[in-house]
Amino acid sequence: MLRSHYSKEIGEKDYGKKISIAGWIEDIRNLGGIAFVILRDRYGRMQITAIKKQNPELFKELVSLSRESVIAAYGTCQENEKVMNGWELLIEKMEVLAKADTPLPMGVIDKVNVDFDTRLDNRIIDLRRDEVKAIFMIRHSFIGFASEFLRKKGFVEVHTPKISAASSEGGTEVFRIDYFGRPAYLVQSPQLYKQMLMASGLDRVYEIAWYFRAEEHDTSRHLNESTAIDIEMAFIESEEEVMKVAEEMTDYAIQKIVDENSKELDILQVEVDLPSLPYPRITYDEVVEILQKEIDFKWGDDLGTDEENLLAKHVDYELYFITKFPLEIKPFYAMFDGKYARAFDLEFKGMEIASGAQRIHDYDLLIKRMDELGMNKENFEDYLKAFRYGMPPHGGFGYGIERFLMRLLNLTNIRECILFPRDRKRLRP
Ligand code: AMO
Repeated sequence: MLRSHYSKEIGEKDYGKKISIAGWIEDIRNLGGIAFVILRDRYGRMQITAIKKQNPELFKELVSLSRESVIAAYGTCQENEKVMNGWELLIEKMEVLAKADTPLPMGVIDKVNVDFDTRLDNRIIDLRRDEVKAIFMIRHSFIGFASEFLRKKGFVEVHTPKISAASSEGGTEVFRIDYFGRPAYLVQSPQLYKQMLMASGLDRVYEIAWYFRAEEHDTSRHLNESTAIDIEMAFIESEEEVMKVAEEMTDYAIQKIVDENSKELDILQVEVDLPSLPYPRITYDEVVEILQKEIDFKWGDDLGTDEENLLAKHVDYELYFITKFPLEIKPFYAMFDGKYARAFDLEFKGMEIASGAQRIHDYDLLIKRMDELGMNKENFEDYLKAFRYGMPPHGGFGYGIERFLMRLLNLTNIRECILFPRDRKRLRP
């Protein structure tokens, strides 16, 4: 067996026993007759101690290994108060599983600053660093806890197509692909499918979804390939019911992350203030009033980064909703009352992390709305069909996973929150 224990599993119970550990060599200190090797596995670090006169061959091989080579080491786990973790492995046997080339394209423990592009070009090595791994452990937790919450509330996990004949969020920002000679798109969101599912009887669904958006802007908060938690729920009377799910899911996930990811939050030096429920609701009209005191902003303008930042300075909360947006700045599927869409954004520290709405469920109204917007209904044949045979009132939201993490962990670039970011310049690795 290459590994009998991970670093975190070893304790007093193992002192004096034979164990095998495996991982990456982080550091080697060769003092001549004795050598100390720091081995790293996914949970932490361990010390291996080699004594030359006990096994000169093994000693020689071990100290000649390059940093970040992978080994499995077998020996006695010995108590030693002076060593990290309170024990060391007195090595008796070793298997070299993979030698690392030298020099490394970037350091793992060196405190030297490497620029972000070098880090992303060498993402696999970058991920060996504690503060990078911590982000992805919290990402893993967030998705797990959000799913747990939604499942408890009766949401069924679904997976909808990512290749589609129609685009949901507007025409220009799509990646076109050649589908056996026919034009097709990578979906911008599961919007059309999750709505269609509301007519299926599975009246609460969620998806951990991929968004593909050919947005031209190259910013610290946009990706061309991003992930989201999308939900859709039927038999609602207003968007308030959807907002309640959004805020309770956020609250549940943050609480659980605080409880279960304290190690990672410490590594990232993040202190989380859990805001109380319900999160404040600020109407778009109120936002306009606030903004107009400082900048030229007209009713009907969309909120960009500058506006969101300015607004955040005027509200005392970290998490809040903006509600009742002008219909003209929301997509065709949003339900409305006069000039207001029943739509909302969830803001976290001055950035939109989710948006949602009650939808139009009445077929005739939907057709009227699409005609008003000059949309080509032929492209939406399957979507529209779902509205003709019994579509209950419904609504939902799309919740950006990277955006949430960026704000929770106070990271300045969204690319930190996805393993292999895709942006205008980056198609590799
Ligand atoms: P929207 O377009 O607002 O709504 O997207 C929902 C959320 O997804 C995240 N997001 C992004 N994150 C990173 N890079 C991007 N390019 C990007 N685009 C979107 C944001 C955003 O709040 N169908 C609707 C949702 C719904 O009504 O259910 C939609 O896609 O956090």
